[in-house]
Amino acid sequence: MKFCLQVFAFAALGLLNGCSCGSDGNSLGSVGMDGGDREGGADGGDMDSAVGSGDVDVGEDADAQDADAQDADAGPVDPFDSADFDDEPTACSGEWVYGTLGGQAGWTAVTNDYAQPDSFLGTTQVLGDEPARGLSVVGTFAGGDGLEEAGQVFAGSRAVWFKRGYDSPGSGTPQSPNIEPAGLGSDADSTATGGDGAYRDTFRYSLRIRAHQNNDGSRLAIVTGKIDGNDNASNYLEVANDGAGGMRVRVLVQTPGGGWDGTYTDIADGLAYDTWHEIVAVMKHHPGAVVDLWQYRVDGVLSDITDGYYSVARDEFSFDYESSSRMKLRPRHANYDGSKLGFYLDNLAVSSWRADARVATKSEYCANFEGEPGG
Ligand SMILES: [Ca+2]
Repeated sequence: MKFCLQVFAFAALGLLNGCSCGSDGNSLGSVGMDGGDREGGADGGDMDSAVGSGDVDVGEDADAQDADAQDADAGPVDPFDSADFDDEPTACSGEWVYGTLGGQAGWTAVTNDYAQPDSFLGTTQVLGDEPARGLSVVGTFAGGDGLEEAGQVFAGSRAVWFKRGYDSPGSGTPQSPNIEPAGLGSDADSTATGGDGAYRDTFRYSLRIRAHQNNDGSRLAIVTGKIDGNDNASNYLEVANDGAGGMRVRVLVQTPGGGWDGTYTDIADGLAYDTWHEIVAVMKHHPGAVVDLWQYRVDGVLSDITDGYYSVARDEFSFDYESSSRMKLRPRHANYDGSKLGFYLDNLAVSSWRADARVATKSEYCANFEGEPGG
């Protein structure tokens, strides 16, 4: 607790690595995140105030022709390529039980999984419908084995139903297994964690999502996390099922010079709650920069390019930049609220690469939850 008090100002804002003070996750929602003016638009990702000027070691990639391009620290960031959005990993892995996603198949454990009224034992096969569960691998009963909780599925016979859970900027929310990181210092981060030591400038994640019921106020942030799993890394994207006209997908854009202040910008709205939607997020990192650029595609429609909220905020408060290595799912509506029935998720995919050595540096992971239950 002493430690937490010392860093309270930052912990409350959601960027403190590993702080475990409090039980409410010290949501960044308390500062700058709610009530933002959604009329403000994306500004195209002006990096002038935040881009560093130093060269970046491009890592140990053997492709010598890449070095010159990466040394051009005054040049433009590699442009977003529509092909990046279509490049979804398909070699999915994992064996799943009909229990919480947290703790399964390399996913991080979920804090409060055993403390909430709607909790159930992680990594333990569960029997049949238990509608109060907060986070479940669910199925269509197609297998006829009677084990699964019934839920909506995008592809195959299983998906994930995420209703409620710990709203934490740090650890305690489900995060996918790490892949090779992308962004500033990703070469060093990779080396430090036993990876290949290559620098990567592109990070991509995607999923299919729909809601359980119309306009119940459920909100889910789907962002990047860092290797040690204790903080947000770069961006802020949220699906909000909070409008009579349908769901919306929005991003938070930091106000330049505004500290933690930011503006929510809808990048899609009017999305039917009972239809599957595709969200694809792509990050581009310029060598030496401390701010990442992001572009999103929702149901085939590209957004404007925006700065990664957390990458800007880190710079504003002189926190270190953090590379991105995983997908982090973070409920944003009230915990313990049984009226929020959340979202179904399927075909979760994460990948990273360096644009000028795409094949050699590609790292990827995906989960479609079709692995044999009970494995
Ligand atoms: Ca599936």
